[in-house]
Amino acid sequence: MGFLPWLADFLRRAFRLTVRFDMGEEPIPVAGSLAAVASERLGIVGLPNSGKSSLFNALTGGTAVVAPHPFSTTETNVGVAQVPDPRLDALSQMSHSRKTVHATVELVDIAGLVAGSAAGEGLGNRFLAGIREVDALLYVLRAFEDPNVVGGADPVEDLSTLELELVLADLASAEQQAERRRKAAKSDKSLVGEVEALDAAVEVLQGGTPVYRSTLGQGTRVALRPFFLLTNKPILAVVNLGEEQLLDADAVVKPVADELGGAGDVLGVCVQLEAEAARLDPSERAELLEGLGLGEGALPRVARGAYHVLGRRMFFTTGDKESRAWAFRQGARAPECAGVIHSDLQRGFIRAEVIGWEDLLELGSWSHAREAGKLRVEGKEYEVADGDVLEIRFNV
Ligand SMILES: Nc1nc2c(ncn2[C@@H]2O[C@H](COP(=O)(O)OP(=O)(O)OP(=O)(O)O)[C@@H](O)[C@H]2O)c(=O)[nH]1
Ligand SMILES: [Mg+2]
Repeated sequence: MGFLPWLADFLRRAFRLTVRFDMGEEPIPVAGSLAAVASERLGIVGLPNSGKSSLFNALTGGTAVVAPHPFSTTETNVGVAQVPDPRLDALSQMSHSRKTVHATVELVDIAGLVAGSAAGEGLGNRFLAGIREVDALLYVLRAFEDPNVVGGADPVEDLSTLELELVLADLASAEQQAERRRKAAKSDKSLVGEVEALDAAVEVLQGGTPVYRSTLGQGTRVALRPFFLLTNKPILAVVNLGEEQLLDADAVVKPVADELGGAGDVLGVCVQLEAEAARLDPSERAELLEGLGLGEGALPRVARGAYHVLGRRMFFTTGDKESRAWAFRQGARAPECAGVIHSDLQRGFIRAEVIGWEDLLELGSWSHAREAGKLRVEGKEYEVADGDVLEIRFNV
């Protein structure tokens, strides 16, 4: 591995930053703008041969090994997926931007989990440690039938196998951490709350229930975050459909959605088809997907779905140099959002000029919006809304 890729990898591991070195372009400032380059991470889990690596490749343009036998993935694959957003494309066109920068999400693809993974069956258990610290999980549940690809085709059954393995892995982890914390709490009373949260989690997990399905309150779930339980993360489930199931997708997806209840979001995707389409150049891809009545295809929905379960929203900046989507925590106020762009903008925040993306498009340009008096001036208390276009005034 060359020095720069090694450094990028090191930084990512050490600080969970995504840093790409592009020798031809301005270097990305690392120090001082951590939030601007940090990326959400999503771990892909599912049974062997459910289509995890195929989905990973389609979303990231990656080249993970895809094969019809179980455990074709033996090393963790990490890649970056764009989160396409037609609102940003429209703004970029309006501003004649030289560059359009979509939000990204980092994906981690691991080996398949089988019944007994938590006890060391297959390869899965070894890999679970590698996804403990992701921000959300992407379940791939197989519905497609293919006599050449070993494995079942009942996505609800996949879901219960998967959940049980994750519950067992969490139980072992929660029990161990509870004991450790209990000892530490003897001399440090501030840890009592953590011990209580872990004990509550152990009880739920012993009953076979993932934390995200449990009745544990929001406070307990927040207190559990530092312990990186897999079932304390948001879930996006992708039901991998066969091509012939596309016409009847809702009927295949519904039982999974019913089973998961409000615990996660569910999408039906024909992964194979999307993976094939992703390999084509954009015009051929559009033609293929349109021809099948699939519109923009399912990949943008998966990427946006990931942002949705992560509780992330987008604001935009736009100008002739670049138009860019920035992800922020739902409910964040203007200075925190300014800080996503650069920490200086947060530190020296004075005010934000704000307009909704649709209103701006209608007015045709930032200067028209200003002349028409349609730019709102917002202060430190303003809660940024999804789809806002911002210009930050700051002074450092
Ligand atoms: N017919 C059909 N085959 C698919 C579909 N999605 C994936 N496959 C095939 O299923 C096999 C397994 O796909 P992978 O993407 O390697 O599955 P995986 O979940 O990463 O498998 P492991 O890494 O072994 O756990 C490959 O031969 C794929 O071509 C689909 O939608 N339809
Ligand atoms: Mg794989």
